[in-house]
Amino acid sequence: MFKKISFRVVIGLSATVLLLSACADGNEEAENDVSPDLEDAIENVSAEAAPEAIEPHKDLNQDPVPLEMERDGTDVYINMTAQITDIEIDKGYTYKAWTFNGEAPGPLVVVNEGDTIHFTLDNMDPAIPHSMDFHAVHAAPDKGFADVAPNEEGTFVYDANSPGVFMYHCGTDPVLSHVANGMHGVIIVQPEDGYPTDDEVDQEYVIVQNEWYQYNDLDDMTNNEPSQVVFSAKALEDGQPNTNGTVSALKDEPLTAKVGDKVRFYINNVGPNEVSSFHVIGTIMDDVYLDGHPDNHLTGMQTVMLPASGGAVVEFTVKEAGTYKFVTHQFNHVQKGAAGVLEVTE
Ligand SMILES: [Cu+2]
Repeated sequence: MFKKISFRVVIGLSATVLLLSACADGNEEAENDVSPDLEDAIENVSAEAAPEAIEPHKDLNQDPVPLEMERDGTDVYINMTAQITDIEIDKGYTYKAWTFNGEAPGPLVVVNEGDTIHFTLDNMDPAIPHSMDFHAVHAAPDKGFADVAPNEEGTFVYDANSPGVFMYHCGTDPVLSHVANGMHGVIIVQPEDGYPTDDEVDQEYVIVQNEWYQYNDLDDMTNNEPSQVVFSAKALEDGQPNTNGTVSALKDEPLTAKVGDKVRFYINNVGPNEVSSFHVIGTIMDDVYLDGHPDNHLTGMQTVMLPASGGAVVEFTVKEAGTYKFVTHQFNHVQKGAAGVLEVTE
């Protein structure tokens, strides 16, 4: 059950108005009687004039602050930041992302079933309130996921009683802006009794899918197709790849396995808008736990459907050396970046 220790709620109206006004200015006074051609031209001009960073973010590029996590028995103390950090999401294209801890997706959080999470959000954004919505917990959203004002801290306490691979995200209005600008990530709650296939697994990776849209353009995020659809890897332990969601992250630096390995992916599609049809080319997923719950055990799957926010644990054995791509089987999204590589060697 959610218990509040302390938090300072600020509705942040002024910042929200500031954000929305950035999208609304200009071209409001287009004449009613212009020719269709001119109307098109006006529309194209406004489409090209995508919103820029809001004024307080313009020169801001905050160094990533590492996630802090300390355990005392079953009490886990987690400190995260909301911060504005530049991320190169495609070669030569840098996005001034709204992030948790300077990463997008944010840092991986792993706790155990039965833990109590003491979560503190340090909002380093000077202009906009942010918040945390953990899908892994039960909480009254207006209290447990309340906004934390700019330059303030909020602490919240939750019990993690259900195992799985869950999304987390900023829940501040408009949620689409906060999530599409980069405020999303994954929390794994490890099942108390493990998964029935734990002993068979040789390699484990965490893979996240997300989309990007035109920078801070709520209209584009609302009405259009994503510009990029990408995968990232989040480190389960030191030495594992830990990347942002960029177009080539998991192609330039493939994940690795040996012939005969049973590979487990913890996967989540943080969206915000699209579903993922997760597929590993050249294998069949022998064991799948939908949303990462051990009771949701499926076998022999070619493709696993991940709704926006949905997760899974998927396991497959690589029987031959080679280059195995994993994709969303919606191939228009592969064209936009949604592919990664598992390199299997003898
Ligand atoms: Cu936010």
